[in-house]
Amino acid sequence: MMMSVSNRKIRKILVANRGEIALRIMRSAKEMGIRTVAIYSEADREALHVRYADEAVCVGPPPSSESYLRIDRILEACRQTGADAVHPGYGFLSENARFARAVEEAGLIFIGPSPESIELMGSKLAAKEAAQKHGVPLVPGTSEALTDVEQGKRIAREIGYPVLIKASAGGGGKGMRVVEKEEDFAEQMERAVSEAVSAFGDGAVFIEKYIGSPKHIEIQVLGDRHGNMVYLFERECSVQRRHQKVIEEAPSAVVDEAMRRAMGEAAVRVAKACGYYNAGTVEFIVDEQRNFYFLEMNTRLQVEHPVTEMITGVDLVKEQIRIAEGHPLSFTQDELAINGHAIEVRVYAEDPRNNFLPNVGKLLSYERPQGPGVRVDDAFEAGMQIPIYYDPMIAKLIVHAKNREEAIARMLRAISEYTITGIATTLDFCAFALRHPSFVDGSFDTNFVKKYFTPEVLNPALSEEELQTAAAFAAQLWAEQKQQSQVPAGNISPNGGVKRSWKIARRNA
Ligand code: MV4
Repeated sequence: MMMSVSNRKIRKILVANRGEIALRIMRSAKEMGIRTVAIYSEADREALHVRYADEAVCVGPPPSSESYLRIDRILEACRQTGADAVHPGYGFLSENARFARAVEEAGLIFIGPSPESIELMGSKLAAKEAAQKHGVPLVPGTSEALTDVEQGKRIAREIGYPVLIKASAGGGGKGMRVVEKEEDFAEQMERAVSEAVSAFGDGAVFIEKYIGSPKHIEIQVLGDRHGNMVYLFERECSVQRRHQKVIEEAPSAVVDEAMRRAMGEAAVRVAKACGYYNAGTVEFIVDEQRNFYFLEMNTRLQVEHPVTEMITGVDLVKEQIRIAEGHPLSFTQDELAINGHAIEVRVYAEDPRNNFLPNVGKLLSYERPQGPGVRVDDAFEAGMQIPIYYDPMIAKLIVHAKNREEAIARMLRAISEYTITGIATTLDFCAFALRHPSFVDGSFDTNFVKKYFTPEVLNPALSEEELQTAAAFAAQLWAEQKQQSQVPAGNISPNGGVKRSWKIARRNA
């Protein structure tokens, strides 16, 4: 593909976001000698991203619909401050093609993909079609919109129940319906269509074979505006609760070299198929036989990008900025390698003992973990109030170590050092997950939380000593497991023989 791009040095970036990701982006900008502009709502006057930026502009009242989502006010803030580029972060306007277009039409650089790529990938059907054309495996099903119930039933019969009806304009699990048997098909399809119409203004739906126990594995890609595209390996994101990711890691315990290359090359084909540039993520589900299938592509920097940064040494935000300036990628595929293992846990202000109810309030005390291999991406300090208007994620805790068992032990150590009082958080829920045999042996899938978590497993709350014991135990268990099989941890047999010794260790702790 011929693309002629003239280099344009960015001098001042407006970050159209808040919280940890706004800070994260500004840090890379600062290292590159680029000035930064924060935008903020009236609820965020004292926020750290505002304090960190060189300049800040208030864009409206607390609700995001009146501030962080106001394209007109954000463009006005660019004009006022003389910003020459906009980084959208994740969430908010990051996957809004209209915003990307408006930024470019104002003569500014959008640090992300083209509006056309955002639009194309916003349609799951268009994305699947592009993937299929380039030989990327899809879940058995249709890559065209269903026209009527009878046609839907015919297709469902062909692929076999259970099937999943998905909205083309959906994504992230919104507007999906499982159909177990033909008697239910008509009703579920009608519901799916009417949900899709009311949620997205687009009633197009399609069918896929329902994969009941998948792993969610995604591939980070980076492309420049000269046609170069690389993959930065996988992130395993199966530990999630109601489509909200809880733990992410890289690399995945079930992906071996051959599978890694096959998935990476498939991801690059998907991205190239739509002339993609900048950072993107290609999502796959993986079934119990380790077949992988393309699901969708996210056209933004993702929350979990730090685990990829830790294992590759690449600063993804810096690369995004360089690409937006028109530079070619600063490395080739051959120069990328995985170094060690990284895990991220998301710390939410939610109460795992009370159905994960958002638990916003004042951070009475807040002490971050420190020490070797620990990174905390956050935007809070002790004494701050967590606003009720936005996502309840307060921090991302990321660790890097030389292998998976040490990373798990390191994460449990870091969690034990993390002191947050005044609000309930998901930290001990994360500790529970990390110690679970199914997490330790790598066999977990997207049903992990549903399958194993009840509030009782947190009671009584773990003492520091217990966390230490658990950390040591996780490391030992993994070492034993590895001796038993030399398979690259790709052995997805559920908990074989592990559970018993786990119970003993719990009693002793
Ligand atoms: C699926 C699936 C099973 N079979 N598709 C959920 C989010 C959206 N990106 C697609 N999702 C799924 N699609 C088929 N054919 C199961 C899920 C799914 C899921 C996927 C990734 C991560 C977490 C998930 C939780 C529940 C369901």
